[in-house]
Amino acid sequence: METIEQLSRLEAEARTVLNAATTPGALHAVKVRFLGRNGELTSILHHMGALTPEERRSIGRRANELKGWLEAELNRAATQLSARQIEGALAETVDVTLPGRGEGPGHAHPVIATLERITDIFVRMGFSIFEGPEIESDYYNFEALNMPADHPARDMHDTFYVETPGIKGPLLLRTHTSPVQIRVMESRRPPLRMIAPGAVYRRDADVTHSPMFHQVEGLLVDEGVAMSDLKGVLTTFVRELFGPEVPVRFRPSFFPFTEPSAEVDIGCVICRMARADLSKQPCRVCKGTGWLEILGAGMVHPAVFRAVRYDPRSVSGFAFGLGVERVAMLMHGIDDIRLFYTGDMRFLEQF
Ligand code: FA5
Repeated sequence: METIEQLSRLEAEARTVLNAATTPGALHAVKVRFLGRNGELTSILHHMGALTPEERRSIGRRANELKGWLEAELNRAATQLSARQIEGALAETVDVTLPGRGEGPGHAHPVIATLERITDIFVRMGFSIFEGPEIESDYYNFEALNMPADHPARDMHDTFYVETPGIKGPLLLRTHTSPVQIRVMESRRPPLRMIAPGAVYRRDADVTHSPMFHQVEGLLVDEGVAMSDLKGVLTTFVRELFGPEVPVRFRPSFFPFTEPSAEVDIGCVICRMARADLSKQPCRVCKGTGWLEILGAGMVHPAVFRAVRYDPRSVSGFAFGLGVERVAMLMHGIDDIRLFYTGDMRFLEQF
């Protein structure tokens, strides 16, 4: 009988493809080919109605046996396959004797390393280290420093204001480290020789200005302190850090909390490193001036002494505030302050 032969051929065919199926996808294809809605065995079973009752009995039995066998084979093959996959995964070995892919030793961020070098120099000159909060009150950041509300000098110190329910007066992200002067003077009597390193925040962003940067504040108060002491200490500091040959200049300036005030510039290291390349266009760091401002300084204003109940007739002092990123840029010849804060390992690994 033709259909019986057809069923035998189908069985042989199924056996061959089953043996060759080594993936779950291939097994599924075998199932679809023979037992799917239009599968080869399914369509034989669908045509049983056209056979004589006798044929139906023998062919029907054979076809159903074949269907049962095929289903059992497919199940067996699927179980075997997943067992083999599990065994394979278990047999995977990890060679624990291989050397690790180490990250290598890390190092301090260049800004922090510079900050430490700066503080070391002042500590050697007898200054003690103090810290203050980064979220500061309007009083310490401005008011006590002779910068009352609406003082024009506040324009250069725009910052984030922090709303704190239950606290009177605005809190803000400090714009400089000078408020630490007030906090220290409030709790101590002169003589005083302190520095205060830390992060500060301003609405600033270009190649030499970052919205978050670091300053080191300095304050020395005693009897008979003069501007010449300020010049002596800061010149010694610059020479210690950059070497004796780097030019330093004191330029008259204004800060509400010092009188007289000065800004200290040092010769632009970027220009000197690359003078030839910059012959056609001005240096973008010093804007062609040849100088870069690193700090503001001056003699402590009597109004500040009065705010902390020191008598300006019996003591005098000087203060300064230094930009750490600027110093780091000059030390390493970096022409864009933003490089410090992009987290690019190609940059950071060079230190
Ligand atoms: C001040 O912040 C004063 N508190 C400094 C001071 C202290 C003067 C004590 C007198 C007595 P100034 O705004 O100039 O001053 O900033 C000081 C230094 O911080 C600058 O010389 C510069 O080196 C650095 N600086 C200022 N703004 C930025 C900024 N956005 N990004 C990086 N560095 C900055």
